Amino acid sequence: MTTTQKPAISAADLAFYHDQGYLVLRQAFTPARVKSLVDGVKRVAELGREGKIQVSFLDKEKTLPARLGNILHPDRYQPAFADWLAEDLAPLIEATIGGPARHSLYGMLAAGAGEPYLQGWHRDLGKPGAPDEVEYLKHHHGRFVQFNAPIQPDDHFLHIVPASHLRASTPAEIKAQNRPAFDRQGKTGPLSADELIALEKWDAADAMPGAMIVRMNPGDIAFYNANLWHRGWNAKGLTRWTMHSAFWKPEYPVMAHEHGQREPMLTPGHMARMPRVTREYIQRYLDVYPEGKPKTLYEV
Ligand SMILES: O=C(O)CCC(=O)C(=O)O
Repeated sequence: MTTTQKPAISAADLAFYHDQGYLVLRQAFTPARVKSLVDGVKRVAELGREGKIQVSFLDKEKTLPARLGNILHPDRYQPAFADWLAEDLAPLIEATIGGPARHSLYGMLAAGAGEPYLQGWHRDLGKPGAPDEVEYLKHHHGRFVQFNAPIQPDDHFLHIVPASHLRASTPAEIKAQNRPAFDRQGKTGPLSADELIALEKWDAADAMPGAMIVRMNPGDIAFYNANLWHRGWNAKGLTRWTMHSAFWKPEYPVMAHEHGQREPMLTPGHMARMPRVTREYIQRYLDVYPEGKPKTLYEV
């Protein structure tokens, strides 16, 4: 991509996305864009280190933040985060869900300092094994999208099962999900060399059929249906900064898992400083904010 070209999703990309449940775009964002995001995250971490805002760290001395949520909220807001959504992401998001979208979650997955990150296999909104599983998956398909976009090199921490987003879970998939967690016998911190070997054996014993590692570098982005079987897996606790966000079609009311953002977004002057497109994404979230108890994902 040249510096002036905007990333785009072709008809063939879209067909692939609907068929396989994911789509990786290579070098969709310029190095300048990636640098602006890295600088934004560093600034948030610095503010946390200085005690000006609340940030959790994997290693405070090395300014390695833990997972960051809500980076469009006033305390963590950096213009680079909002500009990216307005200038590059919006047309891509809208292509995947077929029209305007609203904000849901906007943050960054993080790992490092050798701390293992071992998620179980899951479907975010799924009902594996339920009699109405397929009906439920079809009901949600196309209503929402999420993405992973690394801003540090050699990102290989998202594992997926392509094309698993619209069919019933198999017994092997349910078995891979339900196995007990790897037992570290009370140990914490980085896995030792012996533990890494034991973990690999443990994982291979009930391996997820058809699993694929999504390998990306800064500038790449993976859109995926969160009902695809997937997991985050970083046994060695390698440094990971992966932007990770979700969006819904605007008519879906704000649900329990994304609730609670009205007050911070309405902080005086906050939305006024956003680029127009980003402000519209937030406004659509506010427009469907429930006055009473929010519904859960299983009720919409
Ligand atoms: O770590 C990842 O890439 C996957 C994240 C994920 O599945 C989640 O947050 O639900």
